[in-house]
Amino acid sequence: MALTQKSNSLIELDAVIVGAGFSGLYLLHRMREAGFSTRIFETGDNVGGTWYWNRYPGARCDVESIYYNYTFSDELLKEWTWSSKYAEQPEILSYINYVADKFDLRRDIQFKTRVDSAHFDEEKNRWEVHLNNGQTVSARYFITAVGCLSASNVPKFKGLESFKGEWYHTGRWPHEKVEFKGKRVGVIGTGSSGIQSIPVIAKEAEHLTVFQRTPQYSTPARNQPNDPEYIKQVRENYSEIRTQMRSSLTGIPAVPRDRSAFDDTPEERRRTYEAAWEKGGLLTISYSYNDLSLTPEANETVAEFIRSKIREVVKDQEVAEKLLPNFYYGTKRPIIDTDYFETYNRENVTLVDVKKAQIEEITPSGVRTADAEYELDMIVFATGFDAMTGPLFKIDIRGRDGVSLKEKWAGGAETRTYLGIGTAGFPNMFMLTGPESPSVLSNMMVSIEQHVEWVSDCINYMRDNNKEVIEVNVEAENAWTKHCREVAEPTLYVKTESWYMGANIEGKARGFQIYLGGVGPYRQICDEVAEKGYDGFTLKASEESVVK
Ligand code: N01
Repeated sequence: MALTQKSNSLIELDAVIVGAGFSGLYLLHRMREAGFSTRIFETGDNVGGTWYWNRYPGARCDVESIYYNYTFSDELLKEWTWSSKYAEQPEILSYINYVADKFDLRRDIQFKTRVDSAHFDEEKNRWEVHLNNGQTVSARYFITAVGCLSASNVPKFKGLESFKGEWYHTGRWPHEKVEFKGKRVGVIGTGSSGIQSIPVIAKEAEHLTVFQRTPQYSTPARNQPNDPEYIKQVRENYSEIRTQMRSSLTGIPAVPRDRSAFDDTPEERRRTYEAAWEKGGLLTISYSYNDLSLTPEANETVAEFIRSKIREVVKDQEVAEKLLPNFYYGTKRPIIDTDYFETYNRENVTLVDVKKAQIEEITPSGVRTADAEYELDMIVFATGFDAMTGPLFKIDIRGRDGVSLKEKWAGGAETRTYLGIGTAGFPNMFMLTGPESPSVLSNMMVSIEQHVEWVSDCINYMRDNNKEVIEVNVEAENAWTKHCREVAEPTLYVKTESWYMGANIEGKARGFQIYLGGVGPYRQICDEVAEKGYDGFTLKASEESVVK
């Protein structure tokens, strides 16, 4: 189907995709292969999504790169070789650019273009999409590929505008090299972004002050160059690896040990955790036992082990005490690092506990907390994102009766979706890795490919069956939202104030917005829905779909 441009300002398409990250790019490829006129609108001036924006020093993936790539093309799998176990941001961005060129995607991407609004026209059964350059697009399908962590959060600190030095947010890092040499740098925030960037900045800056509100559990990544023999084996076995990834819980082919923490003696447990610490990696320690995310007592065994390692690594015990986390391990995103705790042994690093004495204001020359003033030349905000709903709410999305997504979901707590893919009252709209899908609690690449394939198959089905409108049924949505909450409720996740719960954003209502059932079971559910002719959705043919 061809793209048509009716006038200077109206473009007609089969589908609009918002965002040129991993999910948007693959969907564009699938849609074009199936013959649908499709265009991506992307705010940035190039492809990459999260890997385009998060260029901060030390940024790298925490899922092994051999699993953190597209798997849909065997040719692509053979062509690309990751240099190390956990690739750094520039290498991941090169990969995404390589994919965009290989599949000739750029000709259907409009860069430097923000989607301001998307309104469903009930008479035409089409989405009217308004862009920040004044263009209007009419499309049958509106698909968000905006990522879960793309709305960066700079807390509203009093006085920020008065600061005379430089300041940056890790999620909106400049393209030019940021010079730390000879500067007094402050990093606010010790989540994944802070913990990845702090050791790198400390090596360059004259002095680094870390403003920590909540100490974090972090374990060594043990990154290393990839051995060519290992890569050869991975290539030879990728078909099996892909099957394992897709049927697993997290999208990584690893299985938690079928053993309670209390099936072992304290000495055996210690040996298990020590071995995991030495081996490194994301799931190594958390998969040591099967009840670590379920019972406080089991969780405390791993939490205390990590605290003991922090006391061991950090020489100054006063500093070590400040770094000891005390929430349930794993209920905030577990972090893997390179020399994070070791960094506090450096002479040029100071740790400030801003839970004890909070940040009161940013002054022209630095940061003032309740009990001291810190002179700084640069502030790095590693303060995270308005996750999951934040990127969607940045667009004025309106479905039937002009109701906005924001109104429907009332500030985040009432997020209601069916499968995390669609939401009632918003026909022909699909969300890739939306709230209530496994998304951020899985290897995103596995979740992205599954969503893209499901959505593009669905759109093919619509065309093959002469259907014009697909819409989530309210009953199916209620049942899915209930199911999501029931799966999360018995876990320790819901007991911690985290961004998973919306707790990091002032005024955002609390609610666990990720499907915890695992990517394998989730895929099975989605496949069954499709096999039953899109059970839980109402599909209407052109003549039936005139509304009211
Ligand atoms: O953000 P975060 P992030 N005053 O929200 C602190 C993914 N990711 O960008 O915990 C003082 O985790 C806040 O303190 P607290 C990954 O999924 C992956 O680091 O709210 N401090 C916290 O310490 C990750 O989970 C990789 O008390 C304030 C920090 O800022 C997600 O992105 C790399 C504050 C924010 O931590 C987000 O990570 C990077 C305030 N007013 C990110 N407000 C990989 O490795 C916030 N903080 C692939």
